[in-house]
Amino acid sequence: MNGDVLVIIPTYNERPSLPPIVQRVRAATPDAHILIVDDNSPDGTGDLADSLAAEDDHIEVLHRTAKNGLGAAYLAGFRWGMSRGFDVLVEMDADGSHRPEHLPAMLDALRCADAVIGSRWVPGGGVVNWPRHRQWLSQGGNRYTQLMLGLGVHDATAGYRAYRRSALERMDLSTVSSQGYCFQVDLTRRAAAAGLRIVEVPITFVEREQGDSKMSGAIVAEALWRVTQWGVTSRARHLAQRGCR
Ligand SMILES: Nc1nc2c(ncn2[C@@H]2O[C@H](COP(=O)(O)OP(=O)(O)OP(=O)(O)O)[C@@H](O)[C@H]2O)c(=O)[nH]1
Ligand SMILES: [Mg+2]
Repeated sequence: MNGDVLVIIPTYNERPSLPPIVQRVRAATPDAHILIVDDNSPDGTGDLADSLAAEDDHIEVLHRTAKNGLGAAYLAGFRWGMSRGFDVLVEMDADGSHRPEHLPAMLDALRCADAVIGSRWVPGGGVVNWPRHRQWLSQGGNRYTQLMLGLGVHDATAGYRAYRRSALERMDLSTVSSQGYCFQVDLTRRAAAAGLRIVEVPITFVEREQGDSKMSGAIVAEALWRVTQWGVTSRARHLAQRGCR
C-alpha cells in the first residue's frame, strides 16, 4: 500500500510493553509513523512515550487528560492522523498481542480493500496462550454479532486493523460513541453500511506477557447492549421498509 502510514497505539499503564512494541513496529515497517495515544497513565507511560519520541522522528505522542476508553483514544488518534494527511491509519494494541510482523501483509491486502482486519477466526489465524474463557468470549461475541448484524465478518471484534483514510471519511466518525471494545464492532458495521471493501487477513494473536488487562464486565456489558440495540434497530428499519412496499 502506498502512502503515509500511521500506526496508532493507545496506551494505559503499558510501561513495560511500550519499548518492545515500538521497536518491533519500526523494524517491521520502517517507513511507518507511530502515534502513541496515552490517557495520562499513572505508571508514567506518557513520559516514557515522550522519551521514545525524542529519539525518533517517526514517533509522536498524543497526551489526553483522563482514561476515556479505547474508542475515544482511537477517534482522537484518527483525527490527529487525518488532519496531518496520513493515507493509512492502523490500530494496534500496545501489549504485543497484535504482532507488528503481520503488518506488512495487512498493508499489502489494503491495496485491494478499504479496511483490513487482522483476524483470529479465519483459516490460518489463531490465538496463543489466550485463556479459554477469553476465547469463548471472543468467539461467542462474534457469533452473536453475526446473528444480530449479519456483517459477514469472522472477527468483527478484532482490534488489529488498517483503514484507508478515505474509508474513515465515509464512516461518519463524529457520531461514534462506543467507548470500549464494541468500538471495533461499531466501525465494522459502519464500514459495511458504507459499502466499503473489508478484507480479513489471518493473524496469530498472542496473549499479553506484561501489564494488566483493561477488559472489564462494564466493557462486555456495553458491547452486549449496543450490539443488541443496533441489531434490533436495523431489523425494525427493514420491517418498516417492507411494510411501505
Ligand atoms: N489511551 C487508552 N488506551 C487504552 C484504554 N483502555 C485500553 N487501552 C489500551 O488499549 C489496548 C488494548 O487493551 P488491553 O488491556 O490489552 O485489552 P485486551 O487486549 O482486551 O485485554 P488482554 O487480552 O487481557 O490484554 C492496550 O494497548 C491498552 O493499553 C483507554 O481507556 N485509553
Ligand atoms: Mg490486550
